Amino acid sequence: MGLKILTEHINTQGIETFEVYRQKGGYRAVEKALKTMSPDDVVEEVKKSGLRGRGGAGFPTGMKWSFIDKKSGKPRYLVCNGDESEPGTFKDRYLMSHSPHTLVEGMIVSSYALGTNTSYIYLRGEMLYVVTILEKAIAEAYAKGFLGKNILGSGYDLDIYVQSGGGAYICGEETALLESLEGKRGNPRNKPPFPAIAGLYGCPTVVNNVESIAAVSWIVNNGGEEYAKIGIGRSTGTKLISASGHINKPGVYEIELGVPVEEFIYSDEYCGGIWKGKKMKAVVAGGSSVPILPTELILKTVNGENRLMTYESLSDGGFATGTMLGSGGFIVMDEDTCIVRNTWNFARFYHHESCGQCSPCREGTGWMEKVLHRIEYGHGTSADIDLLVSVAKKIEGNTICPLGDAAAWPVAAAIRHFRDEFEWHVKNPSQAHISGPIYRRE
Ligand code: L3W
Ligand code: SF4
Repeated sequence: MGLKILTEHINTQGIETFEVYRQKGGYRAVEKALKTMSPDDVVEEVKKSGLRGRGGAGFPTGMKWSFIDKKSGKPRYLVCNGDESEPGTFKDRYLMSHSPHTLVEGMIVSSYALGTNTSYIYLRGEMLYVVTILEKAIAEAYAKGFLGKNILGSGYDLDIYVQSGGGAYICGEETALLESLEGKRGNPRNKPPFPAIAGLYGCPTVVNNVESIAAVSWIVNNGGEEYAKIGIGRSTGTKLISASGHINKPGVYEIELGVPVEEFIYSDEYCGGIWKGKKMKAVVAGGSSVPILPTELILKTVNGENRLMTYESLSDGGFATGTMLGSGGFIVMDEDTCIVRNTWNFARFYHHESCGQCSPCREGTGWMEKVLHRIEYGHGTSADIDLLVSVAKKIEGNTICPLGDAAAWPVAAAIRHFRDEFEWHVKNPSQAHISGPIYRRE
């Protein structure tokens, strides 16, 4: 079994309570940071750790923290992005609902490092049960003196609020989230300025994913250098992977970055292989926003090397032959999965979730959905396949926020790697919609 940093005690009875969490060593990081370290010391350890943002972009957390404007004279904010709406991603709710104090402790230490006195946890609207769990944990932390005024006699004050969104995917984009938190419609803002300079209410703000913040306690307890020893190269530490689809053991797995993809899919420690004795056809490795890869490319890079669960290895070869680790939403598809239907399903999602601010995304996601629908239902033409590629290209890089790219990449990648399947749909219109069980590549 690999090292568990975030989930070591997640199955312990009562770990959601302050008492049990404390018995297991919880809140030691708060004591250590507030009593023996300056805020800058904590930032330094996070920089040394090499921790990268676990929400999808993989941006170095310590670097993001060092961008925060500490001289503006304005209040600063830490906002935890718990919106988790990426299809195939369900790790944050798992962590928050089973071990809420892991996040609360990380929030306190991270807020101390950034010098914020008010911090927020923003959750997607559908996760109301998690709001209740977190608010209970926060109330316990106040009662035990780990939140509120003069925490542990250190002179440091912190309040944490939980805010629930309305259920829009776009509110996971950090600036849309900030708009929503301010009580407005969740429309993404143009960047720059980045939130580190002008975020919540125009003040310097750090927005971090749940998992990133939760990892900070371990880094404070054990040191950034120890964290950096875990993993491979610039992919340090552990990562929660949400594994779903046609596998024997779907669930959330904490892996040390660097596990070979093949081991992750086939070993009993993780996914346990493909269900019903079938073969694997494709994998979406980082949530629905990243390019899909066929079996031969998800297991090996074009150079024949084993593909690893790291930021670098998964993206090896760029989008021609690679993909992204993203948020770690690992969706496995068996040989009977219809790639056209799946691509249409993703396209439908992005069209529905587009906020509509920019034309390439608003119009392009609609067109991609329509064209994919007609191919899937046997009304497509060969020209439609090229039309999809052209629409995807026109969206990519031409929008305010990454939702446009996230809608375009899966469509472009599905055609790049499975063009034969799209053509088969066009040539066999009467069977197109039931192509899953009929169409197999070999
Ligand atoms: C200050 C600079 N700050 C960058 C900050 C920036 C942000 C972070 C990363 O999209 C991706 C997206 C989804 N000064 C800065 C700076 N920053 N330069 O660094 O920024 P960026 O623009 O690379 O990415 P992003 O806008 O945060 C996130 C992908 O993640 N995704 C995930 C989606 C959904 C979930 C979920 O449901 N949990 O994560 C999946 O792949 O497509 O590409 O904080 O401010 N010069
Ligand atoms: Fe809105 Fe799409 Fe533009 Fe993002 S890319 S701002 S979701 S229209």
